[in-house]
Amino acid sequence: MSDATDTHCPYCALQCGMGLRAAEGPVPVSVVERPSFPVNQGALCGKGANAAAVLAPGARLTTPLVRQDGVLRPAGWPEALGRIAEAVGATAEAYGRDAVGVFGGGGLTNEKAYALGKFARVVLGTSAIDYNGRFCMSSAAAGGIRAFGLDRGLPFPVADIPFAGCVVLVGSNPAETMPPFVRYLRELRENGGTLIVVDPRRTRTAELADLHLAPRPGTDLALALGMLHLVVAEGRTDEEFIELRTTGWEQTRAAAMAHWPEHVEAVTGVPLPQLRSAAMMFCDASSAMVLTARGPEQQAKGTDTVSAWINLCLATGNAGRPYAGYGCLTGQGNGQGGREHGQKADQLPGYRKLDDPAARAHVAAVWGVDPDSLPGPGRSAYELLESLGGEVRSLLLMGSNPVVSAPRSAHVAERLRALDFLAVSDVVLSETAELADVVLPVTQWAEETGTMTNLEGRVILRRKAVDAPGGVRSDLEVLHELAALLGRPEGFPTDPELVFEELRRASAGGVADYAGISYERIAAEDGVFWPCPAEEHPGTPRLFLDRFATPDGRARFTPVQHRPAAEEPDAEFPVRLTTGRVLAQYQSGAQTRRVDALNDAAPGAFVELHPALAERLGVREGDRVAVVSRRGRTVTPARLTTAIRPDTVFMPFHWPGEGNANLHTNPALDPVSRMPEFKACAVRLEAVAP
Ligand SMILES: Nc1nc2c(c(=O)[nH]1)N[C@H]1C(S)=C(S)[C@@H](COP(=O)(O)OP(=O)(O)OC[C@H]3O[C@@H](n4cnc5c(=O)[nH]c(N)nc54)[C@H](O)[C@@H]3O)O[C@H]1N2
Ligand SMILES: Nc1nc2c(c(=O)[nH]1)N[C@H]1C(S)=C(S)[C@@H](COP(=O)(O)OP(=O)(O)OC[C@H]3O[C@@H](n4cnc5c(=O)[nH]c(N)nc54)[C@H](O)[C@@H]3O)O[C@H]1N2
Ligand code: SF4
Ligand SMILES: [Mo]
Repeated sequence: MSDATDTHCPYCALQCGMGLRAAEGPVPVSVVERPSFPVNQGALCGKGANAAAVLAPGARLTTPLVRQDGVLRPAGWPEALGRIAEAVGATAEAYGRDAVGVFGGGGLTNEKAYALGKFARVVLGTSAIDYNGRFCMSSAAAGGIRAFGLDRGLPFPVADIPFAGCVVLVGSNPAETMPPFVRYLRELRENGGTLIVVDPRRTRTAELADLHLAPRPGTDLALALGMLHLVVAEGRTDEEFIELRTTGWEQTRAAAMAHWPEHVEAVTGVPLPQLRSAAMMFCDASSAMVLTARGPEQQAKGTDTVSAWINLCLATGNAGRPYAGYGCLTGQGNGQGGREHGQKADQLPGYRKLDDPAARAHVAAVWGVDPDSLPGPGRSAYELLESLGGEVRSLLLMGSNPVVSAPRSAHVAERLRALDFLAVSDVVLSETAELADVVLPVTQWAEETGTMTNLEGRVILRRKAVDAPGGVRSDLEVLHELAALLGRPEGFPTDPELVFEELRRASAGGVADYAGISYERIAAEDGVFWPCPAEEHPGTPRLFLDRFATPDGRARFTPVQHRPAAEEPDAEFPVRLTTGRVLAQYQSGAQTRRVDALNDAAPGAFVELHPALAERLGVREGDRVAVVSRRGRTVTPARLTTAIRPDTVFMPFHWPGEGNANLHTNPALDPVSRMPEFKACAVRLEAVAP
């Protein structure tokens, strides 16, 4: 297929390989298979297969917009950029540099994420930068760093998964969120391995499992402690591994022994025999993996929950050896790389810490600035959104749609409206862009080149396949122009490869070391796994085989205790609401709601509930139902299914307006990761008269 450009999907962290071939008509390319790329071997889900639709000029933004007399009108680039530079300057002058905020996204390429972080620290001189990845995998990242000294979502390639003896998937529904990944689960079972799925709903993924545990939302921490308790009680720990490769076991053991299985059964609602089966399947296997996703992580105790699952792996010797270990299934297209190169509030490129003097000195030297000029760590994503109109008065937002996707979304929209000035760079007119003073139309995946780091830590090259419509510029050009207007004409190249060359140097010697990775190598090798400190270095598909990334090389146990959700059901709000995804829509839906084929498959919001609960409410399939929480009210059709616990309802979060699930979600934050509790809050349901 020589006439197709090899590239990757615009959406999730699997970053499936695909080809793009030039086409006639409003959609300038068509998607074709790229069977040679190893991760997906040609397979695509419907989102990937239909991704080209958003390239049509009718679906995307093609001209800058500026607000005049309350409405957005088309404008030229000089006016749009000039307004931003002026507003940013005025805010900094009146309120100080930290009053200018930046909000980034985990879908941005490594080059963009890097340039955005540099722009905030060097040009704006603000500490007020964070990004939507905080809402995604920050708890897993924090848990991984705490235990292993390093956070790379998967410490092994996905191709290792079929060779584990047992895999526990906790709060992960790849049958809908990463369909081509399901192949690895099927192969696991064909090889004789066992699959355990932990999810309050019997999802399409749970249907594939040998054992499905359906805990109440928000109780995974107790469940993992219960499994560890049983493992210890049955004498199934790996004492030699614990002795040689870990620290902190005694306190962790004591904490687990305080969580009696009978108590765990009462807290989680998982019957004790099932808990016992799960623990024994885990121990009986030759090797075992625990893979978490947003279910256990998007909780106000997400970091401790991740630690509890890691503790189970460590206690049974399932880490630091082939076909075993803990991993997180990262979500956004560049969820991994986006968390490594400096758009996070406390971070510098290479996964360095902003408060580490050596890291500041290294990066400042690459940037040609005084280390003392770099600001300190800022607030986390929700705290940043919460401060809008208060401490932060002007915001530049690139690659997120928080009006739909942030917790307590009505409040967040109110904070965005309270800003003195909002600039949004996006591909489409998202619900957040609709609130902006200036909207910048930027190039998207197929219209530009850049690197992404997939959920395995494999750095890949997403190639340009088609020219963007005139009037559209890239995010790198936007940052270059704004930097120049704000007095820094140098240091923000618009060629992504030049940005990547600088990123390599900035990351060199850091945890996420890209120094040995080049565009050329990526193309020749189907991607390169970090860390890769030198061009002769082969890259690192498997981490921790010899030592963990802690100072003493040992993995660290963390003793954790179960605690309830921040908002438990009560008499007024007796039902648990959890939220998540459906197959055909992506995130806030900004892109996928513009694709007919996907809208036909998933046309709107709904609330999923058990027939027993529906009967008590007098609700039938398709009836409109109000869901009411302390923060909001939604009205959507009811979808009845026995696949969900009767004490729990589920809403996907892809739609704005009266069906927006985030009108309800609770912004209670995890104390370590600052992750909001998207996965558990309390609601009541009311039948709505037709
Ligand atoms: N189709 C589609 N695919 C996507 C995305 C998308 O929006 N749409 N987004 C991408 C991104 S950014 C991400 S982060 C990933 C997310 O991928 P996943 O984590 O697989 O997606 P979710 O649907 O958020 O949550 C997974 C499961 O967690 C369950 N769950 C809810 N509460 C709990 C709980 O308390 N405990 C446990 N154990 N489980 C619980 C839900 O029932 C759900 O089935 O998907 C990526 N892929
Ligand atoms: N209730 C509930 N809420 C959730 C979750 C949940 O499970 N439940 N999950 C959370 C998670 S895991 C995530 S990741 C967030 C995601 O939520 P958002 O941050 O809102 O993610 P997207 O909808 O992907 O928004 C990305 C925006 O960037 C635009 N865009 C795409 N590519 C580019 C680019 O290259 N440059 C620029 N400038 N813009 C671009 C898109 O058009 C879109 O408008 O939602 C979180 N919200
Ligand atoms: S699984 Fe993810 S990367 Fe693959 S085609 Fe679907 S959305 Fe794209
Ligand atoms: Mo995510």
